[in-house]
Parts: sequence; C-alpha cells; structure tokens
Amino acid sequence: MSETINASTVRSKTSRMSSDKLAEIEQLLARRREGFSLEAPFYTDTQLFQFDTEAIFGQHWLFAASIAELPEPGDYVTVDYGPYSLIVLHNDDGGINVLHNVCRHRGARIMNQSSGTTGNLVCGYHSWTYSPEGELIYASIPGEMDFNKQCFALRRAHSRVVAGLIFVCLAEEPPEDFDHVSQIFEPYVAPHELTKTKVAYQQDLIEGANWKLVMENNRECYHCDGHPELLCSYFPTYGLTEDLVPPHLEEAWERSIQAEDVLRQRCQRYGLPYEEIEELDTRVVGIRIARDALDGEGESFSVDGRRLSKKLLGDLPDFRLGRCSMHLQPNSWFHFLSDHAITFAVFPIGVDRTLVRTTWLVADDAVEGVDYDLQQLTHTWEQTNTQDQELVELAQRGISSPVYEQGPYMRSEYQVEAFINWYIQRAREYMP
Ligand code: 3BY
Ligand code: FES
Repeated sequence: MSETINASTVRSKTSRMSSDKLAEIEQLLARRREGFSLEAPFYTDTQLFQFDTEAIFGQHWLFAASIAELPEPGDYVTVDYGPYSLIVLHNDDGGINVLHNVCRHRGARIMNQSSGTTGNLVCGYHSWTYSPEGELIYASIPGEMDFNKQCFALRRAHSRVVAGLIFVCLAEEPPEDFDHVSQIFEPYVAPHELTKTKVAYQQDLIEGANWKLVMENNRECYHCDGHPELLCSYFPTYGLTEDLVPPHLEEAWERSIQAEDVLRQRCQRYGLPYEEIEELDTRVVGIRIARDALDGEGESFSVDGRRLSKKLLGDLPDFRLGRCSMHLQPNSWFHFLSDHAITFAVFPIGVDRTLVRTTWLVADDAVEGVDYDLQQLTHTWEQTNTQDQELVELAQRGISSPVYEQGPYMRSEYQVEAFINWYIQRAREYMP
C-alpha cells in the first residue's frame, strides 16, 4: 500500500449532536485498538449511526447510480443515505442534476418512487413545482403572497459522472481528492463503455446489519467457503499470499499465477490497464482497482467461466478479460467484465438496517433470452449476496451481545482493516 498521504483533510462541520455525545464518540475513536475489530457501539448505538450519517455520508463522495439507470432526459432515481434523500435526474442537456428531495415550502419529500420519468418536480403536499434544475416555478395561488421564488430553489448536491458512474457529495465543500482518484479509475472503466449499457436486473436487499459490517464483509474472502457459486469463478487461493497457501492448494496457486500472467500479457496487447492500484486508507477518496483472472474459461461469473452475455461491452476486443474489480470508500464496489458489469451501492437506513443495491448491466443491444439468460446472468451474485446477508446479520446479532469483545483481523483481512482505518481517520477529522 502506498505510504504517501496526499489526502486533503475534511474540515469539521457543525454537528447536530450534543457535545456530550461527541465527546463520548471522540473517546471511542481515541481508544480504537489497531488490528482489532471496532467496539460494539460503532455498530449498535443509534447516535453513533447519526454521527456516521453526518461525518461520513454528509461529507464524502458517494456512489449513487450508473447512467444506465436513468438513460433518457427526464429519467430520475431517488437515493437515500440515512436521513438524506436525493433526486438524481438526467437533464435535457444530457447532464445530471442532483437535488435534495425536500420541498422548500414546508419540507415534504417530493419524489417518492425509487425511479421514474418526470418533467417538472411537483410536491404532493401543496403542489409547489420545481424545474428539473430545481428552480421554484409555481407556488399555488399567484399573488397570495409576495415572495422571491428565486430564494426557494431546491438545494443542490455536488455530483460527478465518470465513465458512466454517478457520484454525489452532500458537503458544502467536497473533498478535492475525487478528481485525482477519478483519473486513476477512468482508464480502467471507460473501455467497458457503461454509457452504452442497459440495466438487465436490479436487486435491492435490506440487510439487518450496520452499514460498516456490510462493507467489511465485502472487503475479505476469508469467509468465501460460504460462497460456493462465487468460488467457481475465483481461484481457490483468492485473497491469499504465497506463504499462506496450504499444500492442498499449491496446484490451484500455480494455475492462478499462470492465468494472471496470460491475462497481463493480453491486456498489454490490447492496451487495457491491468496493474493493481491500492490506496484504500491513504486518500480521502479511498480506492482499490485491479484486473484479476477468473477460473475456468476466464470470461465471466458462470460455473465454467464462459460468457453470460453474447454481446461484448463497448469495443472490447476479447471475452477473456477476467474481471476488473473496483472498491471505493465508503459505500461501493464494482465488477467490470467483458460481457457485463455489476455495481453495488450501500445505503444506510438505520443503525442495524442497510440497503444493498446490486445492478447488472449488459450491452444496450443485448436481447434477453437471445443474447443472455437473466437467471444465469444474475445467479452467482444473487446467491452470493444472500449468503453475505446471512453472514453480516450473524455478525450484527453477535456484536449486540454484552459479551462481545473486539477480535483480531487476520492477514487476509487487511482490506477490512484499511476500511476501518479510513473510517476512523474521517471520523476523527470531523470532530470539532
Ligand atoms: O469480490 C468481492 O466483492 C468480495 C470478495 C469476496 C467476498 N466479497 C464478495
Ligand atoms: Fe411542498 Fe407544501 S410542503 S408544497
């Protein structure tokens, strides 16, 4: 992992929490034990959850959706991060507007579907009407009250669209690091041309666990024996270093080294970036991106590794490209393959409730039933997600017991530790 700290720090903001509670959280942060899991209140305390929504979700760049979820002007999705609700709208100029979903009259939530198509935005309470840019253009009975409508536009959030992925930031001054990090991942993702994909399927899972447990679980494969479908695609040695490979996996280790070698050369030939970049806790926008070989035919997440859609994404030259995997702090991970892509977005709901939204994207001209079978396309990750849900719910329940004590991270869990390092640093920076 890089030693360089090029992070721009996030200035602390005015918290809505009591100074006593902030002092208590500050103590918890100060006595964090490196190399060990967090103390229980980080996962079980409702005020600490409120702190997370302020210090993490209120301050940092978050993944919201891919452009394929709102392909036409007027299309929108709503996304909620704890108490925040945003309207992410495709505007007439082809850009993206991100507006707080809170009416400027008396505060009602305006858009109440998770997605749809709209012209102006009309509040269901007293019909205040906003343009797609968020300007207030109609406020019931004209002349009833003389006020300057320009002062009552919907509040906007910052947004960036990179290679078809939409990111939002609720802070007044977003961390500057994002532009640099987007330059890191753009060359990896762009060849998959997500702007020319469509949503084949979207799954919303509400998991009974704190959002950090959901993220931690994604950041290790120590538990991957619980994912038999996924293990058809990952080499059995995935996540291990050579010195940790047990004798019965030595053959699999050799096979994976050879497959990586072939993939590296293939990527070089096609001019596709391959090298791993890992700055998970050394930047305000923590990232890991890498291309990994897949087992079997090495094309996709199927039992034998063969393609799951007959249409290549973009102008990709070959099906045998393994998977490009991207992890971003604090709320997303992605798999970009030759034949499809999968985005995973984590939306905190409450201290022990989290929405995990998984979206499968295929080439926009791929035809269901002809070029891909939907059940086969989604099988591996639907199963894996359900298994992960059970695991994180077990963790939430165990941690909620008064006898829970912090346990040590194994070496293969170093990315869990990196996630927690990132979280602790951001939380400390937020303190007044
Ligand atoms: O591949 C992932 O996204 C990680 C690694 C294994 C568990 N988790 C699902
Ligand atoms: Fe939206 Fe009254 S609260 S119009």
